[in-house]
Amino acid sequence: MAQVVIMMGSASDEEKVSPCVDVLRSLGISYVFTVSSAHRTPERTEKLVREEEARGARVFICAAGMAAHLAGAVAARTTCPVIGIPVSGGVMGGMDALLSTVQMPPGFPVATVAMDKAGARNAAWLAAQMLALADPALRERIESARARMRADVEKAAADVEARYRA
Ligand code: RP5
Repeated sequence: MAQVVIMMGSASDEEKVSPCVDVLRSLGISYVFTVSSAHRTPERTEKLVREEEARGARVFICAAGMAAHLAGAVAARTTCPVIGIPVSGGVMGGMDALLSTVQMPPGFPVATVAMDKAGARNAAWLAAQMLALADPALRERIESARARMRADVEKAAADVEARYRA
């Protein structure tokens, strides 16, 4: 059973989306990572949503570029939260994908994160925080990860201050 389903519109999106998997792994969250297109494989997309939801998936993460309708197509088929990652590569530096992902009609939200790798990471963190609402152990793992991030900043600050001391 996968708690999170990550779909991307094309295998060509992999490099920009795979950091999402790294974060989920680091937090011990089960996932499925696959390819499905809103336009090229609409039936596959629909089947994936239906089957993974029946198996126990709780959050869907969808990444796509250009006319990025994958997250919207999934949101139309589930009441689980859907997180969208716009992928750059189309016109206007990815603004096409960003607007295609975020501009959903009321009633069918897609929680849209930043483009590419940064967004992929935050999609995983957001999915983790959603799951943590009903999972105190996961909430503790998220808090520990944040403590490590704080420690990294303190360490970086000390290092910069030492190297640039007046
Ligand atoms: C989108 O079209 C995909 O998500 C990808 O970002 C873009 C181009 O796909 P390919 O032609 O590289 O398969 O649907």
